[in-house]
Amino acid sequence: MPVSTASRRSMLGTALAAAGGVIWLAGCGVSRPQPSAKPGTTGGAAGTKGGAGGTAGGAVGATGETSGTTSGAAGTSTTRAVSGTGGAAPAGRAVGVLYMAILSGGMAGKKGWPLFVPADFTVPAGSTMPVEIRCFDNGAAPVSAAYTRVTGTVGGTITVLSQISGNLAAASPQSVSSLAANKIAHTFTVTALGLNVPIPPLSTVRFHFHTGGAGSRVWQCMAACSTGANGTSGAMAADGWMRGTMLVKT
Ligand SMILES: [Cu+2]
Repeated sequence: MPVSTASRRSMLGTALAAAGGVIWLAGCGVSRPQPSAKPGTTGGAAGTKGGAGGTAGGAVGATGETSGTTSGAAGTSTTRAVSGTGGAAPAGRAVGVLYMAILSGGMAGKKGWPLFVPADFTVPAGSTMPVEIRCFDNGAAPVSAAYTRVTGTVGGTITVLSQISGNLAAASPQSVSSLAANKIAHTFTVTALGLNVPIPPLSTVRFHFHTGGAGSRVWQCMAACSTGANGTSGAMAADGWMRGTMLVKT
């Protein structure tokens, strides 16, 4: 069951307020490559489905600083050109950072239905994309062995931080290439790219991946994290919740 962009934002705001007024937000906007962009500059285009306006700022930069706050439905896009989000900064053009959050079903207002925000987003083709995902969901979910491993990221690893708020710079980052099967809440998996990122509960993960050529690619969570006898119904079977569309644009 799709949830409107506006109500997602409001849910996220509510969830974050409940989490202690954390300053943060997932921007679904990803800036186009900007050859002259410098770290700290704001970049561009945002807005996925639902259209009007971009998403809120409040991004956490590579240096761990936080800024901005979530804003309402008419939020402005703040996408920074940042390098070195996780692991070694890859060479090449500077691009924005793809920020995502994972809310528990309780936070999303639908019991048993955890939620990725944003679920549908756009990234630039032919780019090495930095990604940061904060998992506010506190429970592990069953995952088959294949999806406990990190695949398709730059270096074959992800950086895991044990914090989801506050001073992330204080959380000692760990570079990992797999996680224990009982320590995974969700995965961010793009089968077409061979990309699989297991995500622990209550953690932040950072990584880079190559976006490849233009096209539309489905991402999906492969952890049985929702409702039904095997946890694969509900949010797992609904577009805009535990699966969505990554549009890769030139
Ligand atoms: Cu999931």
